[in-house]
Amino acid sequence: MTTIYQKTKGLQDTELHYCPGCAHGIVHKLIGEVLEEMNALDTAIGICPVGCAVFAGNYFSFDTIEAAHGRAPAVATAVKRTHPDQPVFTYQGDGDLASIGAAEIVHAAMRGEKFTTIFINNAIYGMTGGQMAPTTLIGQRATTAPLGRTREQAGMPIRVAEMLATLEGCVYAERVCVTDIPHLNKTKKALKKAFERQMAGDGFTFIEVLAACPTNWGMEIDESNRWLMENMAAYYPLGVIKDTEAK
Ligand SMILES: Cc1ncc(C[n+]2csc(CCOP(=O)(O)OP(=O)(O)O)c2C)c(N)n1
Repeated sequence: MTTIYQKTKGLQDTELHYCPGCAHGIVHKLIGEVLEEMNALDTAIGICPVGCAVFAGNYFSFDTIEAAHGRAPAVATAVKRTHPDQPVFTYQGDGDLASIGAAEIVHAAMRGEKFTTIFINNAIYGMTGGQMAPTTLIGQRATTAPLGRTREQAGMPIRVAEMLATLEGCVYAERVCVTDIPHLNKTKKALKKAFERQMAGDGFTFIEVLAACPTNWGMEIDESNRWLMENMAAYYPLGVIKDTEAK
């Protein structure tokens, strides 16, 4: 019998608790595959705060540490500085990273901390029931903005990758998504590049993944992927935002 697909050793056999159509499980798989290909499953350390991925440590097979809401970059700073030869990453939602943890991530990037942040931007607070996040789009409904976000009340959504790219300590920032196989392959490449640049000691690396949340968006799965491409990708352009290595 020929094996045509084998689940990455970067994930345990635990069943995922994510909703149908959620991007978290797909991104977990890609991280596991990349670290496995880099022979880093014995050394990698992930820092996962609260949010829907609060149980990420039950799914990854390498070491993880739980951090308080928004504080993963501070924990990652300590871990990476004391374990400079090991790949370290934070895995953060937009409620976590762009709201309560906004100062943490800005200062980690400013300092050029040599870890990778994987930012799962689903434009909503998923775990707590669909409240407005700093990344919620204008007009997008949330439980705390039942008529849709307005500029007058909440300002314009924050483009985190572009903001961090202004800091010299940030050497690589790319925005990706996992709505179909070509985009998923690009995401895997971007994750690998981020980890490779981290291990080369270049500085802070940042991957933003535009992620569907059909449950809190109140959509079917196909509809949520279409909505993401038509609306989220229009405001948050996909592609490389910064690459200090680019010619
Ligand atoms: C100090 C603190 N404040 C608030 C909360 C409640 N809380 C848990 S997860 C979360 C937001 C999660 O949203 P996000 O980071 O976007 O991740 P998602 O669930 O969408 O994946 C909040 C506000 C908390 N756990 N700790």
